[in-house]
Amino acid sequence: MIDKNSPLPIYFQIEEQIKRQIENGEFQAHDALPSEREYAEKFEISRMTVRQAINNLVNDGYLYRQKGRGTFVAAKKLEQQLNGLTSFTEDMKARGLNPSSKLLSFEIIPADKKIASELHISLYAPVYEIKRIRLADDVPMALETVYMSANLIKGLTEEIINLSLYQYVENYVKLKIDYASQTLESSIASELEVTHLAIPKHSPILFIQRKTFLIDGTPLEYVKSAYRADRYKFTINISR
Ligand code: 16G
Repeated sequence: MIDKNSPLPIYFQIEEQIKRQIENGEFQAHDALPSEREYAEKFEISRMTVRQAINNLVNDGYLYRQKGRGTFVAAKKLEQQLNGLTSFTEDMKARGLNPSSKLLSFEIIPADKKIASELHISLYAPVYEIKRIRLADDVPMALETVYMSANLIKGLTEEIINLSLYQYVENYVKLKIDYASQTLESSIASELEVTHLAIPKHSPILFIQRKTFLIDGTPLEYVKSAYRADRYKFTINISR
């Protein structure tokens, strides 16, 4: 299993082997990994070499450590294509996962300068502020804050928000969602995010801002979301 004559470094061979065991299901999410000592004895190599392999896998998100308990297999990240303008509900359903939301707050507030400029509405015009946790198969994935003009989208209710905003806009209000501009940056989870996403303090998160437009160019929503960096991976196709 480990070829000491191979030009490939031993730590790399161990990494590849553990990755294969994760991929073929031999190791399941949250399984405990054998100890460094066990690996060292089994392969007759130094613990330092084993540690190097495990450190790399922890850094790459395949494994995670828990103080005093050991090293465990991480849950596989959800891979999200950045090429299409989809909703959370659509993304989860396409993966065969069950989408749900936990509403934290739902209010109509007067637009401040920033929101008014993002939504192209006048200062203090009424906007919905919707904070919800988005879950996949009951696991919290993201905390999302949506701002939408209450004059544009009338009749929003808690029931609608608990289902799908995009579905309501398209199928009931009959507005055509066209395109969005989005930014993605790394950040550290706030206390609110730590609590609601059930992640350790100071965890990294992927902070996304999306501004979505209707077919006539009217801004539909301005959204700020914090996605779990341990569960999400964004992919994009590029060409030239
Ligand atoms: C996604 C969008 C968000 C949109 C929501 C609608 C990102 C970063 N955000 O979460 O802008 O409001 O979908 O979801 O992708 P819904 O139709 O399931 O309510």
